[in-house]
Amino acid sequence: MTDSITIALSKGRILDETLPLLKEAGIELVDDVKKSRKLVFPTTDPNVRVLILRATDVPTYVQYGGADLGVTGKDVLMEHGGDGLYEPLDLNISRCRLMTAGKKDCNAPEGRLRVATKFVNLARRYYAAQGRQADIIKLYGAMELAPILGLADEIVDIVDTGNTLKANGLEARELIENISSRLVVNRASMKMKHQGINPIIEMMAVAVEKRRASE
Ligand code: PRT
Ligand code: MG
Repeated sequence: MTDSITIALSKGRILDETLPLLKEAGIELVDDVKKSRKLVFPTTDPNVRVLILRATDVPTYVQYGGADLGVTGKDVLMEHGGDGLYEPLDLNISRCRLMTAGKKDCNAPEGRLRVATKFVNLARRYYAAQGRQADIIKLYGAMELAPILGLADEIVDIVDTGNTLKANGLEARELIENISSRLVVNRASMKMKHQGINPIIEMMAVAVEKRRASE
């Protein structure tokens, strides 16, 4: 019997770069995800279906076995903690940097820092590892406003071109991690469904390598 496999994909910017990689692994969505309001999609492989989720929910679905495989950003995985997940493949897509940032031409104050971010777990670990005392303030968006309005001394956020920071009078301070999207696998699925899962990982790895070579 062939295993049936569920893959959780992140909607938004990661999706556009994931679909071509999946296609090269022989998995194509039958419907146009952009035009559909469905959350579960059949694919050209009758044994594979795809879920379209918020990026932050992907590790949770895969951890609890709601999906066997998932694709999401390393930032999201670091914040989640990675419990119950294997991370067999760096897809090398949606690359960016996770950084601290603060007001331009303004050093971080000595002593206790106030840090606004949506990555609260990750930020707590980062500042602890640096031996810095930090009060972490959870925000869900528009982190860039926090230093300007005096809510925080620093933010921890994703930076790509740096334009968003610049437009808001901020500058990047420290690099926490280089980020790209990763393929994650439920630990139990990896054992029970390896016959279905391994070929997908291998074909996606080939697709990633091909791109890297042509970069
Ligand atoms: O938007 P929503 O709240 O639904 O979820 P989300 O923001 O998690 O999803 P999405 O699609 O915006 O991003 C998902 C993932 O894309 C992130 O988890 C990262 O792994 C990756 N990624 C890559 C980025 C960026 N590049 C990026 N530039 N995520 C966000 N940004 C944002 C950043 O937050 C900041 O506001 O773009 C802005 C910075 O860009 P620059 O070019 O101005 O520096
Ligand atoms: Mg977003």
